[in-house]
Amino acid sequence: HKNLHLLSPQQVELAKMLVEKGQSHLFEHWPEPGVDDGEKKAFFDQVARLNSSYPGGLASYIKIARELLADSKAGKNPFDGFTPSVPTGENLSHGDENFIKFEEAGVREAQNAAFVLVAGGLGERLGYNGIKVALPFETITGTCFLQNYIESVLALQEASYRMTQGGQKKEIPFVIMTSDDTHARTLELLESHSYFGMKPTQVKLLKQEKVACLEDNDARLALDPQNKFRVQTKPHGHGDVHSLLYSSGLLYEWRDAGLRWVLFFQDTNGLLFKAIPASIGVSATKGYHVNSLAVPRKAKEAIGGITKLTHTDGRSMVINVEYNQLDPLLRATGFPDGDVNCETGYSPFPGNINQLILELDAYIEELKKTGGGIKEFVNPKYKDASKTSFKSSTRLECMMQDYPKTLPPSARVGFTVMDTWLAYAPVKNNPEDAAKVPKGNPYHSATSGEMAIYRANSLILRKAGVQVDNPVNEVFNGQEVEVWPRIVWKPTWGLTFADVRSKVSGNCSITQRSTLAIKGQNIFVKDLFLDGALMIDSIDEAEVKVGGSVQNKGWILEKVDYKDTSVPEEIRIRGFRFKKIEQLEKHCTEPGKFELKA
Ligand code: UGB
Repeated sequence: HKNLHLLSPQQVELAKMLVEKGQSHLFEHWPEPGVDDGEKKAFFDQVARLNSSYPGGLASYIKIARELLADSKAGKNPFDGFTPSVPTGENLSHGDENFIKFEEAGVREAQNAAFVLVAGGLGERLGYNGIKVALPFETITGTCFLQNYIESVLALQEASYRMTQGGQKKEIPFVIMTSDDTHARTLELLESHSYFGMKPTQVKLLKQEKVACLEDNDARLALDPQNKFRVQTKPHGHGDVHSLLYSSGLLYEWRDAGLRWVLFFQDTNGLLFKAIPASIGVSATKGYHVNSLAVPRKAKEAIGGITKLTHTDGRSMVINVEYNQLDPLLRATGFPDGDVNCETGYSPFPGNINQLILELDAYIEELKKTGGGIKEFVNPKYKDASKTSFKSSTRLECMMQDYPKTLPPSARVGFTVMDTWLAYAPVKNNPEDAAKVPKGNPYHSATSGEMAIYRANSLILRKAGVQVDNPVNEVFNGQEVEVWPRIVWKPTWGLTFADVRSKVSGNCSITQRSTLAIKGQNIFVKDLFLDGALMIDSIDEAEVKVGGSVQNKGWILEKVDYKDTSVPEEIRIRGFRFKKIEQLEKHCTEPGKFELKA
């Protein structure tokens, strides 16, 4: 009370609310007026931010926390009354007629989409010091994830416009959700690279706030151990993206501009855009309000399983069940073996890759009701079986894929399963943990993430008629991976399978030890024999024909150990680097037609 005069009227109301909600411990240690007054004001500035950034404010946060903590203490099953079953969705097979049809529909529709990248996580599992979107997704060209995402969106924008010539040229909005952990570095990455060719006005950054930590089952807010005039905070999870989009007003702006789709995706999946055109096509063709992208999942793999949950009261929903919950849920509902593979060698539940396509109108209608609030959960680490105290403070968390949980039964919720080699190769695990992944399960490391790009590009070229040599198996950082020829191309060159097919012809072959980088839109490969390294670069106004026999010493993959700190972190976490011995390089910087016949 003695300090109340320091506060604004709104802050006095906040203080009263906190006292009523059992939070007086937050001020018990406060000294007399005149001592640390600046810190006291800063404390309330922080509390006001925590209050305004949470839907329903801190009072609501504390109330929900008490309920969830009581449920957790009582060991209540969040799936009480629900029985899991395998849902049905769209299964796509890359390169067949159906796939090509969906890709075409997707590219046509892409100009009506907005893309949202959730990149507020630091990636504790990876343990990388920088932001994850700045990591190279392949090290032939060193292109980082963010650049690949932006260039892919721009390529989609151009391709979509070309397909619907005569229409108005639209800019596809690109949103990045950041957090205090990633915001400044994301902005700096964009600014220092001229937004990788996108107009700065086309990119919007939305920063998520952390939420208050909880120190006990009564949901008493925890003070920061470093500063007793601050509440300790932790990330709330990627589910924040929905409330942030809603409160930003962007959804209405997009609707007014005639957009129909919002796509959500994660920070480190270099294969992502190979799956995007076809999956937008599925959403548009099937009229899905929610379309989750999925891949076949190995039992116990650390990705959620897409599951149909049917309640005893008749309700049902198709939803992601997180990897740590699927096994206990199955065991509790008549599947005594839990999360195991079926006769296909995979779990019958498709793996969630957390790439969602939401239909904008239905999304807005839902958010009008919820404000973007997503069903939360709490995961306290208890000191002992009495569950009365925590090892360290906890907080409420939420996940973006839990959005369908509040949808009415009329909502059309579907999913699209794609081949893993085409759609999913995230970089989430550090080398040490990746090396311990059970044999047959994916490593999800920087090593496997980069090798997956080369495998996918090799397989796509094979399907387009190129003779690509088989891979060899090699071990990097303790992980055995397939090493295919190292092939990369720019999104404008091979956005869809139809694009790739239109750019390779004749008798082409590529040996296993080869490296190929195609860095231009109008590069046509015909009758090429490649055994070495070839890099071709061209401006959009140039048309380049490449063929003949290219043989040189090429680029060699050299092993590096992740513990070798003399090598930059983004390289050593892969366990290899390129030693550039010899290559054929061609840069076409002038408009016109060129022929490169080696
Ligand atoms: N992220 C944020 O933007 N803010 C946050 O507060 C937290 C994260 P992780 P996770 O694809 O293999 C997800 O940590 O949460 C961003 C799915 O829940 O990489 O362990 C962050 O920057 C799971 O079902 O993944 O697991 C990143 O871009 C499964 O699909 C993204 O959110 C799994 O991913 C994901 O964060 C998977």
